[in-house]
Amino acid sequence: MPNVLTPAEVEQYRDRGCVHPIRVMSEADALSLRRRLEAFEAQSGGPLRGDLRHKSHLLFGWLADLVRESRIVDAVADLYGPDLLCWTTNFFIKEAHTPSFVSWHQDSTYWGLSRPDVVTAWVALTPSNASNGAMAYIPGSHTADQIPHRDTFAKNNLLTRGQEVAVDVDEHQAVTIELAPGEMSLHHVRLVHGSPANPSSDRRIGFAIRYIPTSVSQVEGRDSATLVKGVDRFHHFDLEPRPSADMDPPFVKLHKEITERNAQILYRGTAVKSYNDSAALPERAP
Ligand SMILES: O=C(O)CCC(=O)C(=O)O
Repeated sequence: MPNVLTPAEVEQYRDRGCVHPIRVMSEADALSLRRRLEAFEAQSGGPLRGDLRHKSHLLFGWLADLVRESRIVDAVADLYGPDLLCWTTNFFIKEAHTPSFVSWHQDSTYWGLSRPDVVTAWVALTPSNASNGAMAYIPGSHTADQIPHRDTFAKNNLLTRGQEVAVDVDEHQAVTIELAPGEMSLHHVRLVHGSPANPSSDRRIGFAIRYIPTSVSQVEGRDSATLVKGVDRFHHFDLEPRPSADMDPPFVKLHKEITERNAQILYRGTAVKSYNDSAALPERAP
């Protein structure tokens, strides 16, 4: 029996590749997470950049808690069973009045994971809707196999390689995911999705948490993940420790090693070596 998702929501995920909105915390709690992010940004001199946007749950205790939040993890367990890893996390921040966008893509393209049993919990820390560059998707597109992509490295594209599906997308079918702060969507790794720019006067902040069952492995080299529920009987990934404090120096060092290794998988075959490389825009995500 599902714990968090209704049977209809489980069916919606299987049929459409996406389910939303699911409330995982109050608006006040989401605002307080936004404030924690912005307090760090104020103290560190500006918007979170480069590798700090990735695997950020290894740097901040409040994000380590978020990836283990039972409303999120139990919803994922309704889809993929009780033994779960958080493979990675990515901040998707679109500043006010900026052209940053995400092209139509499938997440699975460069992640190197052995099976498409991967789900993203996209948690809204601000409203995310048609007026500020919310994510949209093509229902049912997750049932397609891996679709060829072309790398554009387009300047304002938030994806690592500016990759986009190399087929026409019928945008009339697209569904926009409207979320209030504290709500999430769950989307399948093969779902064709993307998002336009944010012309509004406030930032749009989403925190994408990528979960896999422990049986999924990385086929492109050594990799690490965080055990968030159940037991890891497969040992495909190095298990990551939980940070005890924000920006704790040993964790900053570990995070650097892990994100550099991770970037080598995502950028394989290109000249880019890390999320901080000048060739990569600082705010890019997988
Ligand atoms: O935040 C966005 O607009 C896009 C997010 C995305 O592509 C993802 O989470 O896979």
